[in-house]
Order: sequence, then structure tokens, then C-alpha cells
Amino acid sequence: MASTSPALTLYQFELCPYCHKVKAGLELKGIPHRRVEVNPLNKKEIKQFESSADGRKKVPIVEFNGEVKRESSDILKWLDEAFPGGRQLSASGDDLARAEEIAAWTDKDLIQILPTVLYGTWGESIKAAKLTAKTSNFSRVDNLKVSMFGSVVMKMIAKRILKKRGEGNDGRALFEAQLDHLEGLLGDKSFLCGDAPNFADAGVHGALTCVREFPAFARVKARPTIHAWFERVDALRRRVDAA
Ligand SMILES: N[C@@H](CCC(=O)N[C@@H](CS)C(=O)NCC(=O)O)C(=O)O
Repeated sequence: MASTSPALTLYQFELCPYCHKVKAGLELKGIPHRRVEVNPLNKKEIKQFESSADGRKKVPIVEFNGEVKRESSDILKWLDEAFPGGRQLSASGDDLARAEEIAAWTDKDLIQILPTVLYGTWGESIKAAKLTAKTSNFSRVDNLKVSMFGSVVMKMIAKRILKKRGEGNDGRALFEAQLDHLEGLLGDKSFLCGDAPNFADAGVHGALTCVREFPAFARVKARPTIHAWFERVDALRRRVDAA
């Protein structure tokens, strides 16, 4: 399957949790794809695409056989339709309702507070900018600009979230609260809806993969139930680069 499928392109920011959701889905299904890192300052790599409904140019964007797809949750649900073989990420019946609920929590709560642990301190913010630079093909000048402006902007975003949620200077308590919720969702199940992963697992796993290189990931590792689930899903993910 891997070598015969036409190439899919994912336009992304390396530290965008919504993009990580899509990556998790692609890898869980073993779909070959190419990743294009988008320069957040000029977004020139996605200038050929129309803006999102709110008038902004946002990632993730997936291009496949001339079709353009956006919205991470919609993309995750479209994957089984476009690639019917292999692992199914769709859910049905009670599982569907539960998976939808978890997906909504992922976008509305879990992902919303991630900037506070990705960019909460200057050290984290600079690390984030460096990670982006490492995965991009930007020129040295653009890399420098992204690092400088990116760190400042991201730090401001993190500060605004902390202020809004009344958590002072520390995103860790916010993150722990989300992990408490995830622990409750998992209970003693292997995956979020039972014995097999679906789009809910892809979304949460993707979101947490975003913080994998950051100190906050130690909080994930410190929770045996979540860590075991994280590793379980991770073992099923397969990176397949398009030829
Ligand atoms: N609801 C969208 C959210 C995508 C989104 O907000 N992407 C951010 C990066 S994490 C973005 O592209 N922001 C650029 C902008 O708003 O100009 C999805 O799930 O795909």
C-alpha cells in the first residue's frame, strides 16, 4: 500500500497541535505523505490556497489528488474515506458519541492550554523556535526572524492564556488538570473508546506529541495510565515518507 498510494502533502507548523493531530492520523493509518513546514511570518508556502472561513490562512492543510482539506478534525474523519484500507479511525454507535466528545475536549481544552507549557518560559519559547527552525527549509535569515519574533509572540500568547484562566505565571497546573481529565477518560481501557484506537486517540496523541520534546512531557510520563496509553498508540504510528 505504502509505495503505490499517490502522495499526500501536509502543510504544517512543527509546533501546531492541530497539525500533530493530522500527523498522528496519517501515521496510524500508515499513509505516505510529504510535510511542508510553513513560514509563520509570511505563510508563502500556502499562498496558493484560499483562506479559512475566518479569513485567515491556517494550517493544517492537506492536499491530495487535487483536493484540499482543512480543519484537523474533519481531516482525521476523512482519512478512512480517502484511504479505506488498513486501520480504521472511524467510530460508530456509542463509540462515535464518545469519540466526538473527546475530540471536542481535545480542541477546546487540552490544545488551548498547550502554549502555556510550550512557551511559558523564555527557555521553552526559544526551544520551540529552534525546533521549528530545525524542521524547516527556511533561509537562515527567515530562521532567525522566526526564532526572534516567534519566541516573543508565543510568549505573549502563553501569558494571555494564563491571565484568562487565572493561573499566574505557571501553566503546569492547567496541564495537570487536563491530564487528570484524560486519566479519567482512559480508566482501564487500552484506548480511549475501548480495544482499538480511533480518531479520538489520534487527536489526543497528536496534541501530546507536540510537547514531547519539552519539560512538560515529564508530567505525562509520571502518569502510568496515560504513559502506557501514549506508548501503545505510539507503537502503532508508522512514519511513511512519500517517494
Ligand atoms: N480549527 C483549526 C485550527 C487550526 C489553527 O488554529 N491553526 C493555527 C496554528 S496552531 C494557525 O494556522 N494559525 C495561523 C493564523 O491564525 O493566522 C483546525 O482544527 O485545523
